[in-house]
Amino acid sequence: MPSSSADLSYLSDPAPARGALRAARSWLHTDAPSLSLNGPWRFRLSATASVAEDFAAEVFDDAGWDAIPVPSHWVLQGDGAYGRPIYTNVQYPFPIDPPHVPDENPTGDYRRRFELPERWSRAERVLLRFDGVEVFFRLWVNGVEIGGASGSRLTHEFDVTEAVRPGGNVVAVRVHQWSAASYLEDQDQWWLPGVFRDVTLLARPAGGVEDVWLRAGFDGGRGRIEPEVTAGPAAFPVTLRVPELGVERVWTSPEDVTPFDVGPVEPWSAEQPRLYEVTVATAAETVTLRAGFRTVEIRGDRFLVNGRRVVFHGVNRHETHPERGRVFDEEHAREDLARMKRFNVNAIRTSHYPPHPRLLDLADELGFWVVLECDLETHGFDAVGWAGNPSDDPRWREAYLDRVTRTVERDKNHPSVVIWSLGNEAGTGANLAAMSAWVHARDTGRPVHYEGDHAGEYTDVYSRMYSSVLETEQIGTDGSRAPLLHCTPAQGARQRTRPFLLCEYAHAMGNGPGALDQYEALVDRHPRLHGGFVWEWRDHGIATTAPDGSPYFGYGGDFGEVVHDGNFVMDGMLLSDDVPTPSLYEFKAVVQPVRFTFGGDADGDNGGVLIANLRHSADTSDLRFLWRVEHDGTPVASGELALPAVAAGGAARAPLPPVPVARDAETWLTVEAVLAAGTAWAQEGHVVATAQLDRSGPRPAPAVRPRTGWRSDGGTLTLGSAEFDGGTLSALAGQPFAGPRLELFRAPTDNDEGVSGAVEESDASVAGVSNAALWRRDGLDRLTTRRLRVERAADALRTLDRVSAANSARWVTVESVWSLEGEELELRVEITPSSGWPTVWPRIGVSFELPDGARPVDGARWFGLGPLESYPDSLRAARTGRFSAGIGELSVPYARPQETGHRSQVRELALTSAGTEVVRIAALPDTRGRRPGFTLSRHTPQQIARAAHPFELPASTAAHLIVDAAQHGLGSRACGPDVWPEFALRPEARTLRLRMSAG
Ligand code: IPT
Repeated sequence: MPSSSADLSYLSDPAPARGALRAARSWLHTDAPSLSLNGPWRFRLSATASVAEDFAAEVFDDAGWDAIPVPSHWVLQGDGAYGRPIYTNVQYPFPIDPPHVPDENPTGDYRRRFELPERWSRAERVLLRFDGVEVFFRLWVNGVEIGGASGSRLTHEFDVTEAVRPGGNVVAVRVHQWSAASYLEDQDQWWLPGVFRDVTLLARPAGGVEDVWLRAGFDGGRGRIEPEVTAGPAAFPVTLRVPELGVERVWTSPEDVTPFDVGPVEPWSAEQPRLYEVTVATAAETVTLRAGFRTVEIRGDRFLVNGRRVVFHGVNRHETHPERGRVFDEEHAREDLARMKRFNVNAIRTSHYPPHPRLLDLADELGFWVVLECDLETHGFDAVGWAGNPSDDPRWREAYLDRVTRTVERDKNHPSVVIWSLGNEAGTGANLAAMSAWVHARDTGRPVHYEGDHAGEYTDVYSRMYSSVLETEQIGTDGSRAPLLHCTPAQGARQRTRPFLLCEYAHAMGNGPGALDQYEALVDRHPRLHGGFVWEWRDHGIATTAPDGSPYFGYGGDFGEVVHDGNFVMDGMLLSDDVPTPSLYEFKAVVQPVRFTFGGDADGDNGGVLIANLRHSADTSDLRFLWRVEHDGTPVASGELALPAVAAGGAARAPLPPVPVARDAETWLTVEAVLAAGTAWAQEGHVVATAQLDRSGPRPAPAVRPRTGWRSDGGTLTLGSAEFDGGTLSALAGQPFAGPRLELFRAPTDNDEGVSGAVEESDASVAGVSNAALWRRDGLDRLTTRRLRVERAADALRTLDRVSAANSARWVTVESVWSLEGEELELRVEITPSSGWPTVWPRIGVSFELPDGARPVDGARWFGLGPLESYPDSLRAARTGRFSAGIGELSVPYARPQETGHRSQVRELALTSAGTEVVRIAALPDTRGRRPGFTLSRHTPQQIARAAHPFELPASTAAHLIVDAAQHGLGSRACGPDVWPEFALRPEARTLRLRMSAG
């Protein structure tokens, strides 16, 4: 029966549910029987919601239907047969017409059979649990409609006792991609419909434990349990046991269930996630929990756990995977969290919804401070001045309360959860305040966070996203009169009385962010500032293929979306395939929990090294402190520092070993804190923290040897093994090698293309216009050259060029002087801009092209900063040493190709072919001691800038070497502040001196 007349009004009903939905409760580990309904289901997709509901009948011929796995998202199944994913950040992919959604509403019908086990006949009730369905679903069992629900990343349990029967049963589910609930789920991510988390049938025994909540506090070395047991009178006596503590409590009636002291315990912390197994048992059911004893508290403007201030070195974690989307994979999640630990991440904000429930078990176990966020975002109303925002509309109140109730009830037992977050970017309003009031009444043991409560009207911590370094400092500063965003002076004063955290900062899109260390420095100076959560942990690329079959990670616009937000979803410190980007190494170095300060005593380095333990509560007894000395990157001595355990918050000075200082090489001392034993997340010897001390003696660079007797020349000649054509190098030792050419352009990073952030802090930025747009306007990507002069002397050649761009009256003078200096060929380049260049420059460098010949350049070895790329405001992970890499490894495959690969402060560089040196280059410091950086790539900046995806890069026939006297910083202007002035590259005169020789 075609039922276009069907009543679909529920799709535009803000009410979160219909039918026999059960009250929210904890997601418990129990010995009561359960049956997973994961696996293949019969599936049919319709373009609208109005198809007949006859499929839900017990008897229905679904033989012609496809099979789809549960859990999965239908748009990621069937190779496009079931539609495509849509990526939007803030925009709604449907008209803003709340609470209505379009008739074009992809609707997935699911069916499967299951056998109800015989022994389940003894169960009192049978529940069907859905851990995640996007976005609205209805449920039938044996043709009986049970109910429906929304709240995609929330758990819903239905009572199906009356509908099931022993033996064969049929369950049918209808999922609509859009409903009123879609207005509440406008998070910055892919829209991915389907039954994407587990479906489980639960037998509830008579006299079982319906719910239990163990608030496990820690005070003065002792643990205290405040229990709450939800069970019928028949369930009693209920027995709680903590075998490890020898605790047993028998409660004969609900009145007995009262708080009690468990005696001395080890506390739980993110650093030492000590868990105690607890069982809560009735005659019919045993529930097993893991208690972590910890007390969360706000005292003044401090956020404390177990009485000690917490500093969040956190990340925003979305559930995303290139093939699975938001479908959870426990092994992958565990490895992902272990990776976080290895990179010194100590906190997770579950942006912007509760993760799969098992994730919190892993967080308890591995140790993270978790800000658990509710599934709520209405960001798209921003576009209409927040008119009609559900957050302040009484019709949506019930939906808001339902969401926060399901969030808190499901995960309330986890010690890792230390803050509840109401959601993200949902404006402000009475419904959010009501959520907060509900949480406050239900859980007095954890504060409430919501960034959108700018004025601090109903939440407990002050939170911001992407505030600049300057602004963040003002938030932390007592007596600062600087106004706070969206606050009156009085509201600002109120916010300054609270702990502050950055729920998002350091937007890690593409190459960046810069300035991580500047934010971290503030945390030290201003205890009100409790750190924050980098946006974000990983890229959300979806695995797909280019027309030519090349695999790649798709982003917005790659799936034919009507509206989309491009690559704004590729903003993680991890690439889509789990590969950490250099930003994650930078993060690790910046937040390392041990700080080394050399010297400090009157007698300089003889003061040894001060080792400060910045941890929350763990001492350093799990660490060993190793040292080594290198001469020009070659190890010459090593050992271990003797140091007693340093308590958290403490510091101790260790004497340094005698350092043999080389006369003709740089001498560097490196110290490392490494794990003394393996942990659940890293092996013994894993480096937790590191620092370097430069002990080099003075080694002045050779002076420029002046030449005389210059005369005009055609410039076609040889100097040593170098061949020149028209004054330009054409070959070195028989290898084709062309250059130098002035290069001022870099393929714009996502931050270079960004327009956000307050510009007054960066003298270089223009409000609303990206730096990249200014560079293109000024023609930095299309420089042309006019050769003014070619001259030679006895063993030297020099050229003078005027470099400029079409329609520009500004220029750069480039003088290149080649000279034989003994065995070596020196190139000195003097780069002098004309006056009047208006913007920052991406770089000041010269490029060389090495066409593929008999010995194509395919790698580099260098002595300088490495091993990864570094930029002026992202240098902390880099160390001075000797490194090598293949040419492919020198570039990071960012989802959208952009500037990558710059290695700073190079001293020696060898370009290699199949491991042997083709050319060797020594970089001399300029008169101020500054050293150049280098980039070796298969593509030019111009080629990279033209590609939207890696597969669009043209076939390459040459290696390109760029030696930069300077590079511009990174900043995080894709969503945040521009490059800090100190790291912004203003046009200026620069000198490069390179000594080259054939390999
Ligand atoms: C902020 C969002 O909260 C987050 O989900 C993400 O979209 C991030 O931006 C950018 O990637 S909101 C923004 C308007 C600051």
